[in-house]
Amino acid sequence: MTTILLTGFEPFADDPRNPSGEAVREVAARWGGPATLVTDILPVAFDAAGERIRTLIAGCEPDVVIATGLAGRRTQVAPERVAINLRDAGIPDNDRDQPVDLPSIEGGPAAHFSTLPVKAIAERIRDEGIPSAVSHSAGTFVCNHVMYVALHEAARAPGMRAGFVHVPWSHETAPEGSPSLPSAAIVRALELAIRTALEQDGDIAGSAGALH
Ligand code: PCA
Repeated sequence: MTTILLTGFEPFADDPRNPSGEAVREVAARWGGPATLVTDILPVAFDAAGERIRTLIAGCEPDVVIATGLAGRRTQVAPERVAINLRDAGIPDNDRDQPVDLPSIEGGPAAHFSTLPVKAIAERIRDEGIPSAVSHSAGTFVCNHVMYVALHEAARAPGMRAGFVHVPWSHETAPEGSPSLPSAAIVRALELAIRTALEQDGDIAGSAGALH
């Protein structure tokens, strides 16, 4: 039986809600298989989130890991192409930890590339009329850290694929003036990311590159 691990995050930075965690709960409530879906909401804290994703991966030995989080200024659902080995926090995490210029994993490679078909995922989401584009930076906060740790674990587990999807605010959770999408679109986009990852191993041809 194929197992997917899907995670979102708790609220952070004084915001009362986080659309990633809310969407993950909704995907879990609607999930009808055929694969087994394991979901969790991670703390927005470097050490605790890193530990939690490691424990989840060890516990359910997923075939596919999709971690998700909020990118509040984005207008599109963004499958992330790369995680870098850097923790550089512009704000404290929820445990008041604020690492600067530290690696995610001491001695790890400079970066891990997503092993999900990121271009196919973005295209499939766009095909349903939901804005989506591949992103080439997951930042240097807790989301990038979780993506890096998940890919580091996946690299040691034959056949395990992993990646990260940043989502914008939902209409229902957005602070005044922030770009947002309907929460139903975010939920659907995550379902499409799962389905695409299950259906195809390799990515589609064609560039999703950025000039800047
Ligand atoms: N977004 C933050 C951390 C948690 C979340 O949902 C980030 O992009 O790092």
